[in-house]
Amino acid sequence: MKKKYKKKLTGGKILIDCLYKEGVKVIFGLPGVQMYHAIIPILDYKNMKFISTRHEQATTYMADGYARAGGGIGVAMVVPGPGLQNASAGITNAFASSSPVLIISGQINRDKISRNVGILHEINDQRDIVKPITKWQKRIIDTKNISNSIKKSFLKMRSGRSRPVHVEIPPEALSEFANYSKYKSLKVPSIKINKKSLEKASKIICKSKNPVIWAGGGIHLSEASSKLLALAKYLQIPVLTTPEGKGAISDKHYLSIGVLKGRSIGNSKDPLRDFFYTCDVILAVGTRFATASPKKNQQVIQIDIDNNEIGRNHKKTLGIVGDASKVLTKLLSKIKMKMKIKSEKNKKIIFEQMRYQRYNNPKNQVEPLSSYVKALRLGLPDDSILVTDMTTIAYHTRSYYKTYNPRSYFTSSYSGNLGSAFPTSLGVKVAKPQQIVVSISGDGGFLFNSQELSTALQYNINVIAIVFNDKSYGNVKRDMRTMFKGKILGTELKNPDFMKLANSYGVIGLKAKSPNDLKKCLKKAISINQTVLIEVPIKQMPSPF
Ligand SMILES: Cc1ncc(C[n+]2csc(CCOP(=O)(O)OP(=O)(O)O)c2C)c(N)n1
Ligand SMILES: [Mg+2]
Repeated sequence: MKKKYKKKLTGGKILIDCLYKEGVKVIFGLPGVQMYHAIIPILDYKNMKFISTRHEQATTYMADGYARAGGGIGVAMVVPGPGLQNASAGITNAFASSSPVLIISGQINRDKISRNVGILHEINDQRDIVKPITKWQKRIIDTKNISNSIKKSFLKMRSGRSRPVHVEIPPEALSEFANYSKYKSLKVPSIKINKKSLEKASKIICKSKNPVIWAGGGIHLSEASSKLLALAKYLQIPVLTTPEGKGAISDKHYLSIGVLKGRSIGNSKDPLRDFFYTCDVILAVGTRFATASPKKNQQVIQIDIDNNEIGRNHKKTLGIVGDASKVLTKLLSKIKMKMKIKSEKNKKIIFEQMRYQRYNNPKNQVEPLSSYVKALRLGLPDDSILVTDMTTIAYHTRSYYKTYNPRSYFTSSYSGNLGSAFPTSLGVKVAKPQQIVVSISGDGGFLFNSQELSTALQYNINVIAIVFNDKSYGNVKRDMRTMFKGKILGTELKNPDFMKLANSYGVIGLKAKSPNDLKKCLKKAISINQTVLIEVPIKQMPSPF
């Protein structure tokens, strides 16, 4: 028998080698004593980068941004206890966004685990913190188990619905030696698509009079955009996207009719909602379908990789479990057997009119929100990437910022993390250094993570950070005023001077006093090609909903 190639390495070295073999090029981390043996071996890998942040929150936000932008699996490395706790906001974001992020945390010494002895960074049991926000958790006690556990982690992230995974390793397992054989990734099993459901779905779609597609973030995850467009074009079906799905179809295409206005319950007045209710069949693809609120009689066909999502929010649902790209391909070939291609003639006029009313008719614009959103679009190249925080103008972008490419518009999904946009944008830029990456935050949200301006500078991650400054938690203020007869509490903010803040980090600061100014500042920031902070002083904004 041929002898297997084996050598003895430290656990830390094995860990990093496994990550390298899985294709990891960058680790976002913050070092500490239990992690030294995992971090130093990174020096042996010339193609691997360790990006150190100024707070653990940013490690996971950056890893999430990196993954969602298409960089591959995002990896964050933190110390146990408070380090993992600090990282949890970003893990929540990644969980909500079905983002493949591997969180590697330390642990206390092996023999002290679960004993409540009170040693550095001990939380008994820290896995309880991440359990609700990870797909899978693994405690690796022995060096010899590192390789297999890492293989399994990657399999978990790559198969079915991608979501964060947590691995914890005590320091001895990182410093001790074990045999290490050649590393080989585990094969991701493919999901069998149910033929009967597929046949049924194709029949329903062919018979329908007025179908619509409801496309979610799963389209990006499955790289299914071209398949979606092919099906939409064949039958001239208009496409609505969720905020997470923006860019699934280009907003330049007449079949892209927009994103419904509304908070998470989707109850805002919107002509698109009226149109949505006229549709007899809704083809929902890669979406939780949580905000659609269809009428009882509307037939939903739901394509999702996660069986648990099917029909969760609507009774009359026919489900097809599988990868969106593969299901759409099969569905279209079934449809082609039943129906001829539909002409675009009549539909094109109708949808172009709808789009004109939505984006251009002054009667339908909310000012100054609309002008700011238009300025963003005019100031940025088509292939820019926009990362949005929980701020009023960002809410408006969900329905009114035209997006032209997949994976080029990001929210914090249902998690709604204030403060997420700026650090997420840094991870996005690391994955897509050739593209212009912009974050939009309010004054409240930006100061959650403004310290990461330092990280941007240190690693030449040249993003543009826009801060809309109304000197308050403006959304909350507006809500309170409306709901409690003008009363407010806890909403007024004393801010630093944002220009001085930028300068103190060595970042260029620009001030935009109007939408037109914002457009000019964006052009200038792009030409500078360094990290730029643009402050936009604003008054209390009207509701975007
Ligand atoms: C982690 C977290 N904490 C609190 C909130 C609640 N919240 C939503 S919007 C908002 C105000 C945001 O203020 P700012 O960033 O200045 O944007 P503005 O509302 O003024 O446009 C708050 C506090 C949240 N979404 N997430
Ligand atoms: Mg504000």
